[in-house]
Amino acid sequence: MRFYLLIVALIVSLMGGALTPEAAAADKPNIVILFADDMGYGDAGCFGHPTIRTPHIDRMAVEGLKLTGFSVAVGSCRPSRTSLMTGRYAARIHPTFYMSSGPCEPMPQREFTLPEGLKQAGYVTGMTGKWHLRPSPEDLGFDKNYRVKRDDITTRRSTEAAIEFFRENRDRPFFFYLAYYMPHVPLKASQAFKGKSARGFYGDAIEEIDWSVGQVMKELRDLGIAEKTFVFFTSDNGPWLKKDLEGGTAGLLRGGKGTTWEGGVREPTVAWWPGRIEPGTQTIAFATTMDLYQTVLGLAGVEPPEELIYDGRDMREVLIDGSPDGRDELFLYYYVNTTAPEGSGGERLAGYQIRAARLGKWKAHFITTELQDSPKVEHETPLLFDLQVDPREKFDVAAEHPEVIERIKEAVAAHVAERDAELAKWE
Ligand SMILES: [Ca+2]
Repeated sequence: MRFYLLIVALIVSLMGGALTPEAAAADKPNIVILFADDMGYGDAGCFGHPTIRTPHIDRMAVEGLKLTGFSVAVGSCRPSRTSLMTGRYAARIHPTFYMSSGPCEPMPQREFTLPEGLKQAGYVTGMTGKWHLRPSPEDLGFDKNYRVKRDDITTRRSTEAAIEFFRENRDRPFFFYLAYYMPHVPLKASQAFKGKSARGFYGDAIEEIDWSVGQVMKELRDLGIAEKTFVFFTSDNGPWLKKDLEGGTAGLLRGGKGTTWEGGVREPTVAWWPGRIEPGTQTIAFATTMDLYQTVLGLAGVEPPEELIYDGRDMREVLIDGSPDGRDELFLYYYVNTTAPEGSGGERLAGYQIRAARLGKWKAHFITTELQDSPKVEHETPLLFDLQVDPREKFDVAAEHPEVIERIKEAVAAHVAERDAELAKWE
């Protein structure tokens, strides 16, 4: 997409007198995405955890919008981050892009990343922490990457990087992606937090993230730019339940990381923008990180290139204004874990499958695994849940609603055909 940016810049300059990106950006809000790693839906106080203390995330919700229907595109790190950065299902991007660990294929040039889009609109872009993609952040649109080690003080260092970036760029529109290394195992916490949480080491890591969220909000206020900054907190996938006490909890939701249950993808999510987002509001609307991508580009006034198919839409009315008008569909991919241990029941072959799909409040499961790498169960008649009355996916209502299952199957077939046609175009 670098070539595309060049063409746009050329056209703008040929038009003569058109605004420079910097001038065009003057009224645009700053964007800050706070992205935890493996934090579960139930791991914050305001999302129901009884012993982890998160006063700052809770305050962010009191001052902003709490989203209880927000989901990532997929319940594992790398494809989830791919979707946040591109607004697309990872399966559209590269057939071997989804491997959950080890090296991965670099993102193709054609993708139009979030920081590339924001740079086009005159933003300065920065990040710190866990990237997990290829090529480097600098090669995919970040002006600056504050590299921090994954050590005891990783959360503190990432927070200091964010604050330094805010201070340096307070007078111009900026995008900062604070990608915490925590609470992914091996757990880390600085001396100020280690051994302090009633929830143990996992709670220490979350409480330090919470401190970080408080520092971000305080700094934006101190710099006088809180009213022009949209801050969004969420996590890349659900809790890693296999890690027992070193993993988190999805609260009342079923499943966790590496599964297509709601616990794998639904995240504790809060949006904050003083003066713009109504304080103390909540939405149960369904939205995803792919919609966040479109929403952020919408805030910046950027139109992504039409040659790519996007899987989200600009949902400012939902993510900022609390509208109940959520997205319709989500195809829940399972990206086979190539590192599943021998004998664990997990599959080692590379590939992806759509194992479940959302259609409004309905969710059908075609194949399930209770935990990551546990044996899979194929359902001849898909399981069907009404996520509004049964968010924990406990009561299968497939027998009462065969027509819903048919509609979902048709939506999956249409998506697969469109996806494969697009992939074929790039071959
Ligand atoms: Ca993760």
